[in-house]
Amino acid sequence: MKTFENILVTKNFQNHSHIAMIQLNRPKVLNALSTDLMKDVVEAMFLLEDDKDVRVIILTGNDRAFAAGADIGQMAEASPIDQINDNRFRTWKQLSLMTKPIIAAVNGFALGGGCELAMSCDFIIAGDTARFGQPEIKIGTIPGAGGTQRLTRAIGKSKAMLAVLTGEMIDAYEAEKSGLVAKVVPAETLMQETFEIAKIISNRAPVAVRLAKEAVNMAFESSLKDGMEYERRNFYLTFSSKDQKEGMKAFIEKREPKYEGN
Ligand code: CO8
Repeated sequence: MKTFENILVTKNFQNHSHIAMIQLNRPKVLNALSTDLMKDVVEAMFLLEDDKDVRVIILTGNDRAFAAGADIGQMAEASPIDQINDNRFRTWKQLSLMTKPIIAAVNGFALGGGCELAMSCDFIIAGDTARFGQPEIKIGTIPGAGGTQRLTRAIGKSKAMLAVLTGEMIDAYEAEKSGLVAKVVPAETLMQETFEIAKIISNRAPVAVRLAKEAVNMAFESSLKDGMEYERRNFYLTFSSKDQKEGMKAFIEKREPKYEGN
């Protein structure tokens, strides 16, 4: 695997051939999301997307921060046209093209763009030290990579308004209670617990995992009627996979299924 300046990429995470990890790696600035870091993340994601062995990707930071936001130093003097020409939004948007499950494993700060990046993943597992927030209002701006949209869908209008208008942080337990994160675990076991969850998903039929991810995402992008229709079609589609035949046969034969991803 290629090496990157701003991230560390581990294939075969914990010697598991189906699990890969991307670690944001600008610790001195709490993993502030520079343009180059985000380009690295997206490039690595696509390399892993194209790698047939990889079935689940974990995105993480370090004990102190998942990421404390977009790089303020890089943005402070920018004009709107600088921002447009920087094409950062195009980079971020590409994350939504990923078909493999991406789990955000968050310890410490996930603020601004960091919170938005975590929310761009399929779900978040948080260490008990994690703190989420959209503090842009404190520095005279507003969220720009989905914070007002994804946070509102995740925790509802009232709590999202409170967070976005005050810029105050939400701790891990509050984030779990309000549905922003899927699970809170002790900070020191975050990677192990996330790995265990990734392992479960990597043992599921890859085609079904992909179609299920697509269908859940449709809940955010369509009406209930259209989403139900989309889900039904993906459900039918799983019946054209060998893995569906294998999964149901294995159940009937009372043995573990062996999925090949086709
Ligand atoms: N950008 C650049 N540097 C940062 C950032 C950041 N977002 N956050 C922290 N740092 C740097 C600090 O400047 C400091 O550097 P140095 O040691 O050289 O002084 C180092 O990281 C450590 O930070 P602190 O000393 O401040 O650490 P504390 O523990 O005292 O505080 C906080 C931690 C509370 C996280 C504090 O650093 C903080 O408030 N950071 C800024 C948080 C923030 O405002 N984030 C939102 C940024 S704006 C944004 O994300 C918009 C997203 C739009 C996306 C658009 C994409 C296209």
